[in-house]
Amino acid sequence: MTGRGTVAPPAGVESLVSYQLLPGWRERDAVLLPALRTLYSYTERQPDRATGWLYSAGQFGQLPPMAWPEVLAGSGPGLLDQLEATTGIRFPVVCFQAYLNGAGVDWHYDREWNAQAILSLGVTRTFAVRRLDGGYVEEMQLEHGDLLVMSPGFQHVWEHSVPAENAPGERVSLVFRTPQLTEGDL
Ligand SMILES: O=C(O)CCC(=O)C(=O)O
Repeated sequence: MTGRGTVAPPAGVESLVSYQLLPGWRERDAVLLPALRTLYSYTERQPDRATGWLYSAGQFGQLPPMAWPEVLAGSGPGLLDQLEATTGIRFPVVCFQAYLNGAGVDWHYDREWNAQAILSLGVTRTFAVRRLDGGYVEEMQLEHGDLLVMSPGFQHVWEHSVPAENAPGERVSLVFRTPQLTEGDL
């Protein structure tokens, strides 16, 4: 991966609640994406989008504890260790999002979760973040292996989207999440 540096908000927009793109965080490999592809299929109702839970270290709201699927039992735990080494955050919940031929997801935030890290696999897609105070918008290109980290609190200050666009092929994101703290945690 050359010529692409870390992307983060410019001075003035940056705050403790922010995001960081780490290009080429995961080396190209022939394991993760083919393994993920065995876990879902597109349907007549959803011909270009698929999503599902992959792992949960405990009960989080309605989400019960869940072991890694067999195909990720070898690589999943190591991914969590690598993510923790990079971000300092242990992510206890993982899901995936699959997008075919430029399908996207509209602007939204995920306030039931706190920190999120997104590992992008497959074709390059635009990813956008927008400050909820109506100001700053950033669009970045997520290539295979890029990691986007949204810090704790991000979902209260920013929203994000994967704009629908002309992008033949498939992108799958692995989304790592930490739960919101509840009063009982404090
Ligand atoms: O696939 C992505 O990169 C975005 C995923 C997303 O928006 C979400 O999980 O809330």
